[in-house]
Amino acid sequence: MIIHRPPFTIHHFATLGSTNDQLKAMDAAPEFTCVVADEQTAGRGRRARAWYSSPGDGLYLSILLLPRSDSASKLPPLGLMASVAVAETLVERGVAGVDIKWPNDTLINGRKVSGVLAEAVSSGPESLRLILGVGVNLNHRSFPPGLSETATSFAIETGGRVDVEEFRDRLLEKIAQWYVVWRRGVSTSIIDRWQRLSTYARGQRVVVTLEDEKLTGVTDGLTETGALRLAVDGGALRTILAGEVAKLRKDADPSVRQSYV
Ligand code: BT5
Repeated sequence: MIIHRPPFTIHHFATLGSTNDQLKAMDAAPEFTCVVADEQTAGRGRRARAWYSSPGDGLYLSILLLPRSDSASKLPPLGLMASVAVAETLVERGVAGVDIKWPNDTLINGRKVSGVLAEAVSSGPESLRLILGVGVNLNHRSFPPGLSETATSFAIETGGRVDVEEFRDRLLEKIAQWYVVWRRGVSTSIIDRWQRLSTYARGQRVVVTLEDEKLTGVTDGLTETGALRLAVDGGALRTILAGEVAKLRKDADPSVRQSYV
């Protein structure tokens, strides 16, 4: 089924492996093509992790953008923009305790309600295709054992239900608005908005897991390209381009006890 929500054209499926993979396979699709599925059987997170995508409960959405950017460093704000749009859509629906964890996780009361998988497919600098995959837990009443401590949903947090299509359409509107901002070259307003929505932006004690090291320190805002600045314990200031961030309780001594959220 095809649904028109200008500028987006939404291809709706009952079941897919992964909406990102489906969109990737649609070679000739124009910008703003979206793929949505009621259920994913092989939903993906970053680094080949799985995204739990039970039928009918969540929004599983992928959006094709053709950013025509001359520089890869301009792309990370597009991922940030997706999480800003998710957070704003939840806040607008009266959800309290919404937060964003760097780079793209949306949390409610410290638990993950949404994640973003941004994948770039390129056959040259002018033909970059960016697939923004967004998963949002909406009407899940529970999660499997491995996720029940860390994941949450709109329904779990509010006791209510939300219409998945309505949520999708509002989220798309917000993404379209932020994309206009990005195209005007003002990524700074996306980054400012992200920083205002996130308790992780500044003054937050965190542990950052990189490929081959773990850093403990205090966050010090984002750079204009969306990297995370970290004042590492001991003095150095590091710019984190990719890594996993977890909150460290203010009173916890990392050498004694690590309490991650
Ligand atoms: C993400 O990865 O958070 C990106 C998730 C993107 C999913 C969307 S759905 C539509 C599109 N099509 C796809 O195939 N993917 C995208 P990452 O930061 O790597 O987080 C993955 C981790 O989150 C997993 O290892 C679990 O610990 C946890 N997780 C898995 N499913 C979850 C869920 N439904 N809710 C909360 N946490 C979950």
